[in-house]
Amino acid sequence: MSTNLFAVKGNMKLIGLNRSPFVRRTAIGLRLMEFEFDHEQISAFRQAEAFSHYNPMLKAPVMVLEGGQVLVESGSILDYFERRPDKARSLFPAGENDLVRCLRVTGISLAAADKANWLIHDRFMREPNLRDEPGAARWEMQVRAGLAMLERDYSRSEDWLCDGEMKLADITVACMLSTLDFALQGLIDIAEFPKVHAVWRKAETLDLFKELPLS
Ligand SMILES: N[C@@H](CCC(=O)N[C@@H](CS)C(=O)NCC(=O)O)C(=O)O
Repeated sequence: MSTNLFAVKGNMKLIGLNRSPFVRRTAIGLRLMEFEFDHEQISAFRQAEAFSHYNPMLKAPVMVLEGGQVLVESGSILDYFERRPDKARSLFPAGENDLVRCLRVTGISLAAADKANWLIHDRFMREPNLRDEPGAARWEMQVRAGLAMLERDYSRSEDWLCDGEMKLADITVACMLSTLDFALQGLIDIAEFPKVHAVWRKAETLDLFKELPLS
């Protein structure tokens, strides 16, 4: 396995498919902060050999920085860029209460995306005789519970979660729902959660989202 890429300096590079809510929220967050980067849309499953040069754990997203250092985990990547003084804007609201709401909604969305992943894997990637029925019931319940929690959080907002401005929480919710809608093939009807549904639909009308589509 070559490790040359880690030593190469140059343009920043994001690795992973936008079909992943973790990759897409990273890409959209970075664009909102106005960072320039190349995006290699390669699959950690179908292109495992190519992917392993960036991350032998085969987990997306991966970010290669200008100096060749590599970051993994969407939260760590976005955390790093949020701390950079050259960002054009912040992904987080200013006030203490809004910050907590933003982090809470982001965390719930990430947990729902994680459980949706387990469900997608079990339902659509396993042979029927190998499926985990009790597991699938639990994961579906967990995703639905997460969406209900988000619905309550958004019930106090006009549209975006905080101060009428789209932040990381809204981006993460929308990316999670787009993947869920695409990959769960109607198993969960997002319209059952009207506030969350409205935020998702609104986000997907923005150029920022249209320029970084799911697939
Ligand atoms: N907590 C991680 C989750 C990343 C994640 O689950 N990525 C999926 C793509 S949706 C992946 O790479 N899966 C491959 C695997 O786990 O084998 C993050 O926020 O970056």
